[in-house]
Amino acid sequence: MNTKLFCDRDVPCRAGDPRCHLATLSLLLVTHWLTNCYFLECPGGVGNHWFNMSLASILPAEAIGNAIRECQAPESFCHKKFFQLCGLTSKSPQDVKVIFSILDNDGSGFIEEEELKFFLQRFSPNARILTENETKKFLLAADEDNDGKIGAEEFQLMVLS
Ligand SMILES: [Ca+2]
Ligand SMILES: [Ca+2]
Repeated sequence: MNTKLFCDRDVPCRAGDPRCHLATLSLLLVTHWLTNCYFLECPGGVGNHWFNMSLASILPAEAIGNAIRECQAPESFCHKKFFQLCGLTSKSPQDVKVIFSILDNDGSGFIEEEELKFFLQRFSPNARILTENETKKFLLAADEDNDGKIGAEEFQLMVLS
């Protein structure tokens, strides 16, 4: 098994390799820290600031707001509607990959049920958590191989199909 943490530029990334996402994220973090937290003031702390920035640079804030508002009431969350409203369905596979990496909070290479619960809060810190029922339905919709978690390819498939 290849235990290398970051990709070499002369070695092509394998599709769906979580280590490639890690490299993309590390690059984003460093770039963002340099431009926003080093040269400018960063009252929210590096992590917070970077986190908001990375999603906001991919999806328009207004669209995220609309998507969150539509599922404010518990049990009203519909992942298809949410993906459409926040603009995720029209994003490039590369952007969807970055979003997957953000949702995979612990960097395990999968979105686990516990991470899925906080799905909305990744888009907006004040959003509600998903109910147990919603989380289970969401997971079932994506989990093609029935391993109880969402892989990068399963996420792509769900978002872009
Ligand atoms: Ca994870
Ligand atoms: Ca799975």
